[in-house]
Amino acid sequence: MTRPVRIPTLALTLLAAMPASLWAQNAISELDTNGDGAIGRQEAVSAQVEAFKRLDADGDGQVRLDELEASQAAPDAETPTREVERARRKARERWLANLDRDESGGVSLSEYQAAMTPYFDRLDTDGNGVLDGSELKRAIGEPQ
Ligand SMILES: [Ca+2]
Ligand SMILES: [Ca+2]
Ligand SMILES: [Ca+2]
Repeated sequence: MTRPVRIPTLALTLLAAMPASLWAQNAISELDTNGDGAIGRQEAVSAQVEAFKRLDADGDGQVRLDELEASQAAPDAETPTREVERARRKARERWLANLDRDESGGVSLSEYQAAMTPYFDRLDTDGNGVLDGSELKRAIGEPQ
């Protein structure tokens, strides 16, 4: 049985696609050393691994809900309202449920990559196998 991984549309990235936008952000900061903003597929895979390691705070190879929660906590952020907090929790649970294909309660690196690889294709809107600056900025919701 294969369960399709639902990737939220970019219009709905606000909360649900947090890890994907986090990934894109990491991809830019980690890989764009020459400042041209372009990231190839192999580089994207490395960025995914780095992003995953960052999410997997205790290093047990599984990203669990509490680790996701910690990754979302911004030190300087205002205390979120209860509604925002609830929406975030739902988004985290949905993210985990979508990615956790073997229902282990955590997302492994291979589960994470299985979800992120189609995301790469989606971000690569011109299909040239490279994410350029404007494609990445679109992914993290910045004006181009
Ligand atoms: Ca972990
Ligand atoms: Ca799992
Ligand atoms: Ca491209």
